[in-house]
Amino acid sequence: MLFDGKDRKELERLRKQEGRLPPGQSLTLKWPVLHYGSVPRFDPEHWDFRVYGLVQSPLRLSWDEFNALPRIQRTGDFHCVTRWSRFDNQWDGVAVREVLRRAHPRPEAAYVLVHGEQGFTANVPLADLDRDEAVLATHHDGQPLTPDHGYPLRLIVPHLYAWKSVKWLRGLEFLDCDAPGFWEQNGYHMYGDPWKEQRFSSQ
Ligand SMILES: Nc1nc2c(c(=O)[nH]1)N[C@H]1C(S)=C(S)[C@@H](COP(=O)(O)O)O[C@H]1N2
Ligand SMILES: [Mo]
Repeated sequence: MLFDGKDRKELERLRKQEGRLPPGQSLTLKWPVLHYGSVPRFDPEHWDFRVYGLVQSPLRLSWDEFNALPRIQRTGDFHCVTRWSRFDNQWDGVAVREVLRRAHPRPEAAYVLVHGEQGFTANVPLADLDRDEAVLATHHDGQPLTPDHGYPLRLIVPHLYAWKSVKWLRGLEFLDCDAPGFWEQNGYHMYGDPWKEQRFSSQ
């Protein structure tokens, strides 16, 4: 990677914030774009966000209804399994907990299959979504997400590898058992803790 002098200084400063870079990762100031398939077009007329499966109150929100929910801001680091990490990302959006409160997961709900556009999925334990830092994000560093980065909505689960942070988010499906999502079916780890380097399922 090439950096100009200013970037190099900034990188050195960040690297010194010891303990923030998980093993096997390197820091980037850029924000790489990574996904399978093409960037979907946003159609506000037909877009919805659905919360379903093992919940007492299933939700189906239009784009306007989603944007009427109370909003939060969180700052967090982002770790991709392909070994780059980006620090101090500011996410604006709706707390995942806001949605959990409204949907009332049933006692037997233990896992969530996160659904993106075009059939993309990722599996996350419910306990890992029921965290203060988990965001349904519409904005990054003060700007609406760009189409590449998941506009209009993406999940952010900063304590797991970033493949769990589904772009072009459309729904959360509550399940009683763990079912592999897209990358998990293709060899990635079922959980994906960057601090334990849980990259592949063979581990
Ligand atoms: N819908 C969807 N979301 C996705 C992916 C994908 O292929 N499809 N890839 C994941 C992976 S592997 C990473 S590292 C992050 C990258 O997010 P970024 O492109 O905004 O950096 O998105 C995640 N979310
Ligand atoms: Mo990734």
